[in-house]
Amino acid sequence: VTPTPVSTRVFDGQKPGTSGLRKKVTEFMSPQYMENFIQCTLEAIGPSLVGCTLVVGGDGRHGMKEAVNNIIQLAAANGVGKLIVAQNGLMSTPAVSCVIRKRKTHGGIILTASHNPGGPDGDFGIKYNMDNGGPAPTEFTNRIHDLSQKIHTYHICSDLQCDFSQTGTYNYQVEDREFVVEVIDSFEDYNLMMKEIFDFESIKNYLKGTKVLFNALHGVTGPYVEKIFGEELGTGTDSFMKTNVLTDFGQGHPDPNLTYAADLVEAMAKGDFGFGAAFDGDGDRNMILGAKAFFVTPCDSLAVIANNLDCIPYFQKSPVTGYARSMPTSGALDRVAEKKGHDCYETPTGWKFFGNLLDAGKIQLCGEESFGTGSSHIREKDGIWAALAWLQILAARNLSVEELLKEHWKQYGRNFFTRYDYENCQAEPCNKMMAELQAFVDDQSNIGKKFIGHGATDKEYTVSKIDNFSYTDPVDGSVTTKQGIRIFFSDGSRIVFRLSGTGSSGATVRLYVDSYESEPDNFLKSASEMLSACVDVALQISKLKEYTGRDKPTVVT
Ligand code: VG1
Ligand code: CO
Repeated sequence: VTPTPVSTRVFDGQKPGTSGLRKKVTEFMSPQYMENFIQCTLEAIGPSLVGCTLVVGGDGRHGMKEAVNNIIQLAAANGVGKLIVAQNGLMSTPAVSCVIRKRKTHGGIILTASHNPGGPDGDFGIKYNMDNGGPAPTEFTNRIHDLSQKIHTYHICSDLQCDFSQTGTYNYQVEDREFVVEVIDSFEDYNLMMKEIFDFESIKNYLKGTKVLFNALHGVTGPYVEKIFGEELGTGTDSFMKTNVLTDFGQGHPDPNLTYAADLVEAMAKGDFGFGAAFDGDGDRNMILGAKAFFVTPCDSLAVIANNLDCIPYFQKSPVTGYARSMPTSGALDRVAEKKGHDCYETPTGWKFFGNLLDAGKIQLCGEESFGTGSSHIREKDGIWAALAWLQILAARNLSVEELLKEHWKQYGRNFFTRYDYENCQAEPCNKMMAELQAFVDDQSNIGKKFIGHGATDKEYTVSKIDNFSYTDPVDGSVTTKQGIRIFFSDGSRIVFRLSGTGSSGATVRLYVDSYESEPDNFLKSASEMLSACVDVALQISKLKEYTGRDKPTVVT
């Protein structure tokens, strides 16, 4: 096959956000758009691109197969030595991370827009991961963006046709070089890794006595759920919801939360199942429910797993020294860290910030409030892993999900947490609102100001600290600023505002509110009740309703 240079023009906005580049399919699939971005991603790798090996896999969404094909043709023309491609292109984000690490490749390209909707009217996305298996750091994604602003030519072997529906090794001669595509089973490496981390026998025994339900939301985890929970752990088909992969996720929103996985909540509410979990489009997020749809907030899930890590064989073998959570995530984890004498790091939103801490051995467990939980086994958050971790802990502790949570709160007190998402608002007023909030936190005379929050009960809040979160990476010293407006109150509650970096159009405002309760009488109250007055203060300070024109959030967690 022969590489051909093709002249192209610059497309604006090819700037990866929190997790890769995500755009409407219509934009991503417009002529040369995708080719440009892939070319720039390859060039960003630098001289080591020539002869290197990369992994390619995606979440099954509309456009993915065309993208895999493009990557094969562009990689061949740009001197890549070998591509390890998932069969049919299908591989979860955590599984790609696993394969990059296990096969010691130079990196990988993941075709996903994660929890964003798919189909012709939905989103598409491309993300690059480094040789540690984790998302590329900002310095790398900036390089892609810079290249995309200057590109005039891409190189492609359009006559190279590779059928990646069959596993096997395919060799091509590209001028005087050899180019190899190895199509691999999408599950094998990941499945083996899970078996090494967990004690499958004890989970299997536990599942004999407890009915479980998994909802893959028609995303990539469907076949993983069927293989791991079905074939390996012996659950029946009555344990599976939406495990068939659909390119448009059945027109749904493949985001495992109470709104978009409402069907799981409904099924769990009937009370037949003792444990339920849902996963997002690319398989890195998880939502955990107990019997009667008892909801475990991701912040609590992280803290409970931290508190019970010694139930999991992987952590029995290697000592735990620290944890990390993203800044908006509640401080429930910090309390476990303190008790256990471990370090606890607070990072900006996005998994890429955990990479250095994990690589340096400073942490073994990390998570985000956005339904992301993971560990040092790979460099992505991992939905199936989280469900297995829960089952392993439940099996060892012999408690129900609800009992385990109640026990946890009794020991540590309860961090109440809620997140309001205002999706797809107009960008300009949201930017204005954020600018005004910036002015509020810049003015230190606001400290001491009092606000009356109207809610389930009215409550007065006194501002005690204000800032815009910035992070200095303790490993490489890099500084990341403006990661969220934070307003702290004297009673220990906190509100955080930030704009989403994963949307494809308009602006999505995220408001995070949390507080801490040590009074046992309040442990069983709902988060919406406990936090309503504080949410009201957040709305007063931000004038969010005026700016967004929204009366209610799109999603409440
Ligand atoms: C969101 C979440 C963040 C998560 C990111 C990627 O980012 O808040 O915690 O890491 O999505 O998750 P943002 O910038 O929209 O708030 V995934 O499953 O989409 O890779
Ligand atoms: Co995801």
